[in-house]
Amino acid sequence: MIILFLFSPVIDGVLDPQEGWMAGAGNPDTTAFKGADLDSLYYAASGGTLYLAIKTGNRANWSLSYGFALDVDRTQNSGCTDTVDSWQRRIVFPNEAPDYFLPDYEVYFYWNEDSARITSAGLNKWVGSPDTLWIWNLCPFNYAWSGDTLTGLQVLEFAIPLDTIGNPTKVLVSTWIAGATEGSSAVDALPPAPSIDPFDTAKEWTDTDTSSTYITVNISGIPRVRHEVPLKDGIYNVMGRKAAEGTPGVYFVIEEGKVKKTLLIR
Ligand SMILES: [Ca+2]
Ligand SMILES: [Ca+2]
Ligand SMILES: [Ca+2]
Ligand SMILES: [Ca+2]
Repeated sequence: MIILFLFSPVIDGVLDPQEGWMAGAGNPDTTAFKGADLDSLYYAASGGTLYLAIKTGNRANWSLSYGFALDVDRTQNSGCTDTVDSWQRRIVFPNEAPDYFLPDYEVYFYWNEDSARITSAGLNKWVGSPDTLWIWNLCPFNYAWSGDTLTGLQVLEFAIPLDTIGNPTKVLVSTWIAGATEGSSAVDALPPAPSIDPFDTAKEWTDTDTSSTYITVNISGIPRVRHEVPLKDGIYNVMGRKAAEGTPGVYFVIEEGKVKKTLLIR
């Protein structure tokens, strides 16, 4: 028999691993910034869409900006080489071998503590010409969040159509939390970055940080939304391969030619 597996994240502000998210980076330790604490970064790519999500460890409701850098070409001098980023935060990127991690796009969200919601979201494209450094709010995109007046932003999920960022074969991604206003900088990052000390409350809001660490999302190497796999009775993972016992993931139990149930083994 042929089974079609259909998986892509649901952008609803609820992080459910069964939606097909892959874990990218994490720092579950609590930091000195109780309202600006990242926990984990997730990604997926399917159906021509890049999906990204963060879970925070916030224990307070603070107005903050949540930034994401997307580098689609990993090329020297290609991307943000300014001394501030698209939202004028003091965040710079390493234009150095071997990485040349310079974002060609940034995605930013503003969490407003008064309304306890995301009040601004934008996909910004680096242009880099003398009169136009960035195009802000390139196009609308789908996002959703959860959070409240006690603990601030808890989960943020969003989806970027890959054709809006040039249909790359891989995307390098970093994320951080910065202050509410221009001129602030990051106080936490994923993956953790050496220049950001999430315990230094004296200087981290206003120093200049280098976002030097990133995850690599291989667009072609990620399970696509559609797999046609012939199956016999057994337990299979989302790629349609027989599951190794004890390996975490989403599994299907096939009995008598029918999908009996799905399991998440952690
Ligand atoms: Ca979701
Ligand atoms: Ca943390
Ligand atoms: Ca770049
Ligand atoms: Ca900082």
